[in-house]
Amino acid sequence: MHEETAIRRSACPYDCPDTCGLLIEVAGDKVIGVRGDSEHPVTRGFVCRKMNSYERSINHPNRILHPMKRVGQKGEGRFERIAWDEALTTIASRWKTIIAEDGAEAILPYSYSGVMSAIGRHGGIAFFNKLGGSALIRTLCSSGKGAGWASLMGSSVDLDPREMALSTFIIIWGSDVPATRIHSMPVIQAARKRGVPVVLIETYASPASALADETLLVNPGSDGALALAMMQVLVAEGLADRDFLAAHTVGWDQFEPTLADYTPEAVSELVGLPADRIRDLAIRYGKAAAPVILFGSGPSRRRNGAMNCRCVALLPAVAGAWAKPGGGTIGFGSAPSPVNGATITRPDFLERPVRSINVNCLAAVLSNPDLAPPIRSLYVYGSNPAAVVGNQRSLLEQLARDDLFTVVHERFMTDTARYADIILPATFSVEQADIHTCYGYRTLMVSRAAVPPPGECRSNWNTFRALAGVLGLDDPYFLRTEEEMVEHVLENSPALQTMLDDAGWATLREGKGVDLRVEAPPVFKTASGKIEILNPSLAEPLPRYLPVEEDKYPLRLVAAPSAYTLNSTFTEREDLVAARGPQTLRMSEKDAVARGIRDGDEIVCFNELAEVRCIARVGEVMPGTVVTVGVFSAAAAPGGLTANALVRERISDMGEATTLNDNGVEVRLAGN
Ligand SMILES: Nc1nc2c(c(=O)[nH]1)N[C@H]1C(S)=C(S)[C@@H](COP(=O)(O)OP(=O)(O)OC[C@H]3O[C@@H](n4cnc5c(=O)[nH]c(N)nc54)[C@H](O)[C@@H]3O)O[C@H]1N2
Ligand SMILES: Nc1nc2c(c(=O)[nH]1)N[C@H]1C(S)=C(S)[C@@H](COP(=O)(O)OP(=O)(O)OC[C@H]3O[C@@H](n4cnc5c(=O)[nH]c(N)nc54)[C@H](O)[C@@H]3O)O[C@H]1N2
Ligand code: SF4
Ligand SMILES: [Mo]
Repeated sequence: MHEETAIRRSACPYDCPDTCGLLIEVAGDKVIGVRGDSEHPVTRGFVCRKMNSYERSINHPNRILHPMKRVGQKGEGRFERIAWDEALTTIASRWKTIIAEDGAEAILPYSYSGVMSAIGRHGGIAFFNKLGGSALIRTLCSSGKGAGWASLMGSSVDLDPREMALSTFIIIWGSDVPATRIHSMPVIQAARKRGVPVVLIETYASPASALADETLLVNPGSDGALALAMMQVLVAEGLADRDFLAAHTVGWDQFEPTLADYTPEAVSELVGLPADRIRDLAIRYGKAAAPVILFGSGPSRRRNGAMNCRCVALLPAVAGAWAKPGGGTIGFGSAPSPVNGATITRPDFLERPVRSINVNCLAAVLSNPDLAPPIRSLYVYGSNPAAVVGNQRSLLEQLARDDLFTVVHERFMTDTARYADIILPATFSVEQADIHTCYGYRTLMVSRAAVPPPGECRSNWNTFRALAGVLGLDDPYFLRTEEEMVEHVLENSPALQTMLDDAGWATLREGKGVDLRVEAPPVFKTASGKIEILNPSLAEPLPRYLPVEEDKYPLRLVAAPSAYTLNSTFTEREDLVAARGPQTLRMSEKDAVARGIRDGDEIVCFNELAEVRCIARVGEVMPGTVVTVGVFSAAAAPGGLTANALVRERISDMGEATTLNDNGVEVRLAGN
């Protein structure tokens, strides 16, 4: 007998700039196929390899379908099924004791970007505001880039990647486009066919080099110096657009003389490029009618990351690129959210200010004996800290503590879930309703559940409603169903009224993706209405190269994304993990030879924090730099640790961001 099949619309909920529209093929209550929505303005009928087999994740036999309590040691992964009632009453009674003894700030919610839809990602903040738990500063990704951009451009929005159709010179700067922004690929390929030069600026020959005519390898962390040298050349060669600078910027007169320090010759060694290549790049960029820089987040994850981003983001102003259609930047300035965030996060629920804890410093916070009150309970949802944050060895030790009561709301037995006292089963996006904003384009979608949740899985929203019930948080806010919550947010988001017309609303209601109307450059959203080269409100009023203290280890470790996984998501998929291969460390021939290492050798990468075992891959990498591609499961890694064990818990110069790509290491052959 054939069950009837139906196609339902949904949205990709993952942390990807493309936020695709999906067509979900359903038989009965089961998802049997997923493909890209051809009517979605960005997706245009194709999705990445991770999602075109999404049904394998949704129907995975290892999915967690019921609440569970730990029966083995922390980290061992032995659990036993319990009822939701038992899970909820256990959590409530443990938390009530903790609150009575130490106050609610002893409870830390930990969440990041496992699910990016508005209510799934942010609804928990309202719950913890009501409870009075510690707040989390969520800066594990690109807030350094955001701060660098904002220091110069305020809340300006940069180009939509589709606008590269009009660009005449493309620089891909620290972004692995084929892995992380596949819908920009056809636009770049079409530009190249038109004869538009494409240059990649990277630390290794990433898959994006296949999109470029030329790959320039640079020393990680030197991008600011490279950008400043390019500006010096623009001035020296008479390519600075003085009319644009006079009309649209403040502070050029103070800034221009400082460029004399940054000739290509002066920065060549720091950047790792010959001076004539820097000069040539600057001249070609400056002479192009509409040059664009597509900028990733990798370069921002460092101690001088925000400042480096500020310098790169200034280039189009000096070249006058913003005045030309197709000229400017992509990847710096997301459109303002059309959704009224406060209707979801409810800052008014907070009775008194609570302390904020940086997401990047979990191990340090858990092991700090002076923290008052100490963190006695962790509630993890939409994140897998044991796999994704720094100082992993210490973090795993802390998570193993018996006096830390850990609840993990998850879909799979992740590295973090293995350390839980209680695991709660989470839904997939196709089993819930939500609103999907997009940070890489200006699109919006609303999705409804395409299938019911399997087993006893509950969405984040429904889990927080249940927790509110058992803890006696009786605000009517927690009584809304997921669908009612979606309506409530749409109705109370005034910006949407200006961003959507009637036809747009109708399209949104059908579950299709819509393009929002957004004001973009040459409208600059700063206090002065101009690009603020001089920003006296900052400790560093002018852009400059910000040197950082030398590392005592000789190699610089960079973490790059993998096309087969998305952070630690999809590591449940044996097919994708097998295609990706084991944890490797890419290094240059020069560094390999100096250490007697050959391609394929087992090696140990180490610094003062840990030793991590991996396989050497010798190839086109900037000498002095080593690159790890993709997030790996610690539980499955030889030695039980991944590259994140080598990442220190430092934060960036502005934006309180991760410094994932700014860690010194050394490498030796395993067994030596
Ligand atoms: N398939 C897939 N898609 C993803 C993700 C994934 O893991 N897999 N992750 C998602 C997330 S959360 C994000 S934030 C985005 C990230 O998307 P991207 O911005 O494309 O990727 P990044 O991780 O920031 O790293 C991009 C590149 O920066 C380079 N890099 C690192 N440091 C420097 C530096 O100092 N200078 C220069 N010039 N280059 C440097 C690295 O070598 C790396 O190749 O992608 C999202 N999409
Ligand atoms: N070495 C290295 N480390 C990195 C990176 C890297 O490239 N290399 N990337 C960094 C970046 S850019 C980022 S943004 C962070 C991301 O770090 P995280 O935000 O922790 O993202 P993921 O690793 O994808 O883990 C998300 C978890 O959320 C779960 N999940 C998904 N949907 C739901 C849901 O609806 N409800 C609940 N409760 N859970 C859900 C998934 O099963 C998954 O285990 O990692 C950072 N760490
Ligand atoms: S991960 Fe990105 S490219 Fe893949 S389906 Fe989701 S939004 Fe689209
Ligand atoms: Mo990210």
